[in-house]
Amino acid sequence: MIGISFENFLSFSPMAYDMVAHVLTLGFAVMLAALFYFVLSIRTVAPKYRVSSWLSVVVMVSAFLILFYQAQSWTNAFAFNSATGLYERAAGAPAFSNGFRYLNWLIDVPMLLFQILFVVEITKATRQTLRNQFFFAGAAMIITGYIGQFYETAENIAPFLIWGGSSTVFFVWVLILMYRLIRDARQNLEGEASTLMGAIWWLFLISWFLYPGAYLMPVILNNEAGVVGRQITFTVADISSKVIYGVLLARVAQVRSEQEGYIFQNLFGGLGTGEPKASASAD
Ligand code: RET
Repeated sequence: MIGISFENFLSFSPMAYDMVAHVLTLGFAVMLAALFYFVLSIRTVAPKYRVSSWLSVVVMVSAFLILFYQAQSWTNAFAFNSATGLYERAAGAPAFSNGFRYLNWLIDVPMLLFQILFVVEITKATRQTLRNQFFFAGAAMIITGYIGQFYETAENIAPFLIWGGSSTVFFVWVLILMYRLIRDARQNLEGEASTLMGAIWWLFLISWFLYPGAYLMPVILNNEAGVVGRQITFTVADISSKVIYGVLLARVAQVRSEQEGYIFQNLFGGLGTGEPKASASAD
């Protein structure tokens, strides 16, 4: 069948059903918590770096909404059948779909890619070129993948693999752009800022690779474990690629702000850790 996610063709033990419900809830709860973090920590960085935190805020709001809906979609789609002891498709309820996620990525992927452009030292022209390429490659990667995921339960999965393959071409393009950007950026960064940028590259690489893994799940593991595995993979990937990545970028911005002698006032009106110390100006 075309257009129906493989989750809908299976029945779940209460344990599997709950694990999915819990991991989806964890996902949106983390986005809301992190939203506060990004808003409240914005003044810890110099104004020129703040766009990065604002972009994290946009990502958190959109992810929170979509993941909240995703969790509702799961609980609405299945109902407990006491005769079988399993959660089965609820009659008349809309099918569970992962498609909402892809539309969320259409917003979040460009934002996540743009974010880093504001904490590294690059010329305006380079920033514009990278922004355009990130936008085009990122959007093309998601749209092709979105079309492909409709075919995951089709009799003939060739379209699933062909659209997925096209998406991978754009993914590789994004990876190359990001690799070069981080490599060049590290030349201009010192100490902790450079180390953090190195960590951001590995976090980026690993967390972004989890998404194609989840896409392929119906082919790799077409059972209950595959469904649980897919939602856990998506959630780990979301927390890493949006929240941890945003926190690390904010940390780079804090370190750079400090290195540049930026002083911030904390929420209570006192001076925060950006207070000039005798050693701060020396490093
Ligand atoms: C798809 C389709 C199959 C092939 C590939 C894919 C890549 C998806 C990626 C998504 C990243 C999403 C992020 C979202 C954050 O909000 C579309 C699954 C390569 C890399 C970072």
